[in-house]
Order: sequence, then structure tokens, then C-alpha cells
Amino acid sequence: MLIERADVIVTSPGRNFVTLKITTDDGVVGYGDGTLNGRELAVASYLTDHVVPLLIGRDAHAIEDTWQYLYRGAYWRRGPVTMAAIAAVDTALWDIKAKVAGLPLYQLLGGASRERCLVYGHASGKDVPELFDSVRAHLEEGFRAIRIQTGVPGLDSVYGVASSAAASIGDDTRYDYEPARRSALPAEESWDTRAYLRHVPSVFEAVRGEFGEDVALLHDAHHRLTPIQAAKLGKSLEPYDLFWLEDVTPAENQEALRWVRHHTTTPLAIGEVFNSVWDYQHLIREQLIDYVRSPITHAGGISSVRRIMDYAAMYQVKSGMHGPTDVSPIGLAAAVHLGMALHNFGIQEYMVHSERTREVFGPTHEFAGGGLRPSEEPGLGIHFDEALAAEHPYERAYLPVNRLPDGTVHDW
Ligand code: KDG
Ligand code: MG
Repeated sequence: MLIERADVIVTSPGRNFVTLKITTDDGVVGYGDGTLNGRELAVASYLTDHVVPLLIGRDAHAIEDTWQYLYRGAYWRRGPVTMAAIAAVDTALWDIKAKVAGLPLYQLLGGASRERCLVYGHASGKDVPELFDSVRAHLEEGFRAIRIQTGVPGLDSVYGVASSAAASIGDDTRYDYEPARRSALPAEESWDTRAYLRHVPSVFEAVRGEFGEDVALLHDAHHRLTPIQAAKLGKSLEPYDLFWLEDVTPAENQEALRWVRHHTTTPLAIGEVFNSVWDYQHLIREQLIDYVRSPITHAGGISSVRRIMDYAAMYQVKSGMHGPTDVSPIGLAAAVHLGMALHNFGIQEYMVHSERTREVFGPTHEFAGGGLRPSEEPGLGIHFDEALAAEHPYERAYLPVNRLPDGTVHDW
């Protein structure tokens, strides 16, 4: 079975997505996600100009060989653009293989290890009362694990805080802090680490006081702290028993995690900006983290994330794949299929896509009992509507940029 066509589709139903559609000579179609938030067209060009010509005529079943051919053959390895492009190919080929087998993808990955994949939603609020509304809305919808982000007194806007986070599932305003910001230039936000460190523990104290001990709570520091600040935050949050504390320091300096680890027992998650097993080599072997955040979409696809998770399993490190709205429903479907099969699955991030996005992608996985479960359809279970996708052309959009009070650019 040979690859006959490969089409790169860029669509923007609420935000931008890059999709690869591979068609075989006997008409089987597979989809892969290669969306890289704010740099979408770089992946689209990498695919169209450099990868698609290599795919035509290849054996659609040779997934591992194609992965190695694209990874090693390019000479220029790793990096978010390359690995998102390889992810799109790998995911589309797994979709095809499972459709040909007539099985939902998780069956080819080893079969179900659990009934459903536990997910966490995003609650947020400018202040504690707003945050409580948002937590309550998530609990009513059935979430059992919730990420908590709040405004910080003195700061105008803070990463991860929506203007109406209590809006219902699928409402476009629920995650308006993480939007396709459709302006000519990136929005600019401000940041003050001391104010943040003073405020956050009181928020978790209030949330535990109101909602009790059962709900799993998570928090994302979004790479903004120094090692010693991160250690302080981890220690100060210990009484509130977090499921994890995410991205405490910038991901490039892996030594930083050693400092944090030596000072706190709060579990640590990192890796949404990592894109290969090599990024985890020391962090996992030295047991400096508890959860791997790499999503299939940014880390070379199902084959590659599976490699990371098999390595992580030796050290009791679990998965916690990135699942923001900028990973398309195809990337999320792939994560749920792999999550079903992995023994060391931990949790899946689930920012529910807007209605418009879901109409274009047609995902069939289902949310119930605080978790996601893939449908039993052969393949990934995606019904992509190309005609509808074409009605939503690309619009340039950037992630925000972050500055300290004196104007210095800070990590976002
Ligand atoms: O594109 C970047 C976002 O997906 C990221 O900022 C979201 O940190 C994030 C998260 O944990 O979902
Ligand atoms: Mg994050």
C-alpha cells in the first residue's frame, strides 16, 4: 500500500491548525496534527516544500522506517518545527494502519490498559470568587482534576486567566487567555514574580478550604521562576497536596530541576516545549520529574512519544501530555489512544475545543466520568470536514510576550 498523495491543510476555525492528510493508492485516508502555535506556516512549509515530495510512493505501512528517514535523513534534527512536521506524518500513518486493520488505534498500541484517560480542565479567575465559580462549573461538568490559575494583585493580566472561565464547555470565551490573538503584533503582558509568589499559596489554601481534599489540583508556573524561587513555591504549596506543579523554570536549563527537587516533595511536570526523548535523558534517569508533558503533536508523533514513555516507565515517571486548544482534535485523539494503551499513563490535559473547531475536525472521543475515551471506530476516530475547513482561512496570530515592571522581556 503506497502513499499516493499528501495534502497540507491550514485552517482557522477559531484558531489556526495545521493538518496533514495522507491518501494511499487504495484510497485510505489518514490525518495528522502539526500545529505549532504562532509559527503554523513554518510547519506547513516544512511539510509542503520538504516532506511531502519524500512521502509520495513510500510504503504507507512502514511507519518506523519513515520516521527514521525523516528524522535522520534531514541531518538537521529535533526542534519544534521539524518534530511537529514528523509528528503529522507519523500520526497520519498510524491512523491509516489502524483503519486498514479495522481497529481503533489504541488496539494496535497494545490495547486498553484502563477504562478511560483521566483528564484535567482549566479553572481560572481574576480573583478568588471568580475562580470558585470556574472550579464549580468544572466540577459540575464532571472534571475530577483541575488546573488552578488566578490573577495576581497589582498585575493587569496573568497567563492562564480567562475573562469568563466559568463559561460552559466549548464556549469560545472559556479559554480567551490562550487565543489566536488576531492582531498584527503579539499582545504584551506584565509580570512580577514576588507578587506572584506571595499570592499563590493563599489561593490554594482558599480552594482546598472551599472544595475539600478530593479534587486533584494542578498549577502551571509557565517557565517564569528561577530555581530557588521555584523551590520556594514548591515548598509553600506542599500543604495543599498538588497533583503537579508545572514548568517551574525555563525548560532549557535542566540542572535547575535538581535544585527544585532537593527542596520540595511537590510533584513536578515539564516538557510541553520539549520535542524528543533526548530532552528527557537526564531528567528522567535522575528522577528529577514526575510527569512528561510532551504532546504527540510537538514531539515527533505517536512512535516518538511512545519511546519517551517507555523510557520514563523504568523510573516510575508518568505521562501528562500537553492538551491545550492549540493541539488540534487530531492531536488530542492521538493522545487519548496512546493514553489508553500506556501502562504509565498519568493524566491528560483537556482544554475543550470550541464548537467551531469541533465542527471542522469531527472528533469522536467522549468525555465521561472525569476522563476521555476514544470511540471504537477504526483509526483515530476523526471526521475532518475539508469543505468547512476551507471556509476558515489562516489568520496570523501570536502568543503574547511578557515583560517585567521595568520593561525587561521575561519568559512567557
Ligand atoms: O502554545 C502554548 C500554549 O499551549 C501553552 O502556553 C499552554 O502552558 C500551556 C498549558 O499548559 O496548556
Ligand atoms: Mg503549560
